[in-house]
Amino acid sequence: MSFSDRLVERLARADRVAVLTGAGISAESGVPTFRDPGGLWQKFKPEELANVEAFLRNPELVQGWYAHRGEIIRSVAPNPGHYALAELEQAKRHFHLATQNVDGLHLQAGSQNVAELHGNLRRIYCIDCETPASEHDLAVIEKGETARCMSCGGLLRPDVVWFGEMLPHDAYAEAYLAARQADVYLSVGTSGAVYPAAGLPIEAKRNGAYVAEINIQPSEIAFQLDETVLGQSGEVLPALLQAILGF
Ligand code: BJW
Ligand code: ZN
Repeated sequence: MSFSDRLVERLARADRVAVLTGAGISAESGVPTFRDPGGLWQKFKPEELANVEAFLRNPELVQGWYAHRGEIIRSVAPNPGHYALAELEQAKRHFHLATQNVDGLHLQAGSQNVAELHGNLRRIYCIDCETPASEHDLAVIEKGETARCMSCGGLLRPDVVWFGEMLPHDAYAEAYLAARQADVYLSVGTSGAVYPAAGLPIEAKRNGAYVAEINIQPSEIAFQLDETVLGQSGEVLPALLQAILGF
């Protein structure tokens, strides 16, 4: 792992720091990613699961998939990458963290100014009357059964953003503003394949930020950024934090 002196200097001096994270930051906690070998999309194609048509066609399959992921998420904990970002927030006057992850691990690690761009898997609601339900309602269903609303019998879904759906307005608006205003922008553990989130580091760069990504391999947007730091985020982020604290 190596990062440039320029990144350390820009980050140490930065007044405004903004960050985008993706599935890669939670990989070291034991949460599978989507597009890596062995990731979630290897067994299930996104078009089969992460859109509303697929859900209406086969609710049991999609509910089962989220119940399974809910179980994983309940059994894991934040890793040093999540904690380093929470510490970085404390060290900066203006800090914003936009995450595409639905696992809630940033909040669990103590990050405060967090926008969950793709929702949160632990919130469940009825697609007809919008009454919130509990995670338990998905977790207890037997294989092949459908989880339904206690009030109206409608289908229960997780409060996440599927393909073709709008991102939560306020979360995206604040992430976009933070990207435009950032002095330094970090894109961590994301393939840069899904928009509009993947456009945020590019927007930051267009507005003069120094933009670095941290990933075990260059992402799809790497060529548009200033620097790719190759390595696991659970190792790179704590090292970067140490470097700027000692600057
Ligand atoms: C490590 C590591 C370690 C591993 N350390 N790194 C512009 C152009 C083209 C298409 C579009 C466009 N704008 C919109 C679209 C359409 C679409 C889209 O982007 N399609 C693309 C496939 C091209 N976008 C949408 O539909 C979005 N909505 C929207 O645009 O609304 C407006 C609209 C509405 C109606 C009509 C038209 C427009 C919504 C996107 C929602 C995405 N939802 C999902 C599922 C969420 C719920 C769930 O979790 O189940 O979000 S899909 C999935 O991908 C999930 C993720 O958040 C997202 C991104 O994945 P991520 O996080 O990057 O994970 P991976 O696995 O891809 O990558 C992991 C990375 O980590 C890798 O790079 C590894 O190398 C790395 N890594 N270990 C550091 N230890
Ligand atoms: Zn209902």
